[in-house]
Amino acid sequence: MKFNSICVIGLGYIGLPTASTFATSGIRVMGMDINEQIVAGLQNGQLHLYEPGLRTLVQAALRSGNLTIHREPMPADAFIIAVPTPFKEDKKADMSFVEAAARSILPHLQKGNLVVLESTSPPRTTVDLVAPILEQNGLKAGTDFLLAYSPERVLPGQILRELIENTRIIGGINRASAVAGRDLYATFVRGEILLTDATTAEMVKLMENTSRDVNIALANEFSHLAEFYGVDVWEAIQLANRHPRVKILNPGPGVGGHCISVDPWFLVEAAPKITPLIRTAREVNDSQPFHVVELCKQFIGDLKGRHITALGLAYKADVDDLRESPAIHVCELLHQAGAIITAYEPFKNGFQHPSLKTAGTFADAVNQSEALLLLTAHEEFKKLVPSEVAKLTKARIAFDCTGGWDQEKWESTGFRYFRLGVGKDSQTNQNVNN
Ligand code: SAJ
Repeated sequence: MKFNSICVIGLGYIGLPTASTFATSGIRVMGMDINEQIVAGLQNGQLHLYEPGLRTLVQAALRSGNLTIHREPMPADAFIIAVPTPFKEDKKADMSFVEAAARSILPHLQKGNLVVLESTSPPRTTVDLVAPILEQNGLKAGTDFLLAYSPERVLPGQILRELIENTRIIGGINRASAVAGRDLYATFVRGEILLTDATTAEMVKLMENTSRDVNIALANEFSHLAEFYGVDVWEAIQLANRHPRVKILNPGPGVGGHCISVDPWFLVEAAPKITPLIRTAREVNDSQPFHVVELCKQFIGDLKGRHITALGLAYKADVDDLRESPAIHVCELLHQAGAIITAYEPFKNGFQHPSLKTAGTFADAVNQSEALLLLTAHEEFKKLVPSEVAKLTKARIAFDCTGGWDQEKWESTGFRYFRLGVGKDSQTNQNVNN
């Protein structure tokens, strides 16, 4: 099946790179978003999000004339829905954006069109939610128009490369839909394109992220055990991973982002009685910020009135995304305990939050500080030179929650260095290794 035009609904972290990649591959793409600021910005070549290389790609797509930005969907050979699927207070999936996107396509849907849902969704969304909405105009899904589900699996920070190189799963509501989906993505996907049905594809996406969340929870629980037994969990994980079939992930201050911390709930909500492990892993990861604050009390003492610098608010290193960020949760808890938090987030200058002040530079963030808390292992923070830092602040406590700092370098500059997952006794064990 040949596609001369595509309408991409949702121009966020996935929709915008996807629209731009199709456009620079020679297809006419109408990108659509309901957010007026996003539309106005993009029409002037301004981006609302940071992803390495994305600005150049979007501007090339706009300059080529293949990518145009709209407030409403337009008729096209194919429609791609890439809108958010957050979860609500009760951890149930909020599918309102997907529903609204499907309804917005209705007036433009024609015989022979292909519709692809990309948003991460609970299993059966494509067949039970999207298909009935699209059939309201009398066309039959799978025969009059084709309908597929194809999840993205790109890693924020590597999106442009992975969009092209990753294996792609296409789940059709029938074989013709899956084949048409393969024809569409073969436009730019260089990875293998694997076909299945829509519900299996929805399940695969959730399994990928849920498996990661469970493994991160295991690493976090190992960090608690290491503190309990007086062991350095980072050393232990490194040694355990030398086993040919062991791959233990890293502990951290918690799990953030709009994917790993959200997607597992989509599986739990539908079948809570048969998902105790998935739920427990979510609870372990969501409790990690509380654990970090308990360690702060151990290392810093009574937190009331203490000036603490939080280095990093993004949910992970070298991204500008603060959604579901554990770093922010740690700051909220420290603030509740009476600490005075100054945060420095180089990827999101000017960020405002009631629990913290934000500084525009590292120097401003540390000059009143009594303790430095590394919450996001941005490259900029990993490269800090302790002897230089010591000149900027009277703080002589460095608490590393990410494994991003070198203990010896900080201690030799007069800092008391602490790391998440390193039990007290392991400080003495260090001499064994040197
Ligand atoms: N984290 C840890 N320890 C680890 C790895 C991650 O604490 O060993 C934390 C990170 O700090 C972060 C969170 O988990 O707060 C998630 O980070 P991530 O890098 O694991 O995942 P995302 O959300 O950036 O991207 C994931 C990826 N999924 C998998 O790796 C299975 C990506 O491929 C998906 O496309 C993306 O979710 C998505 O959009 O679904």
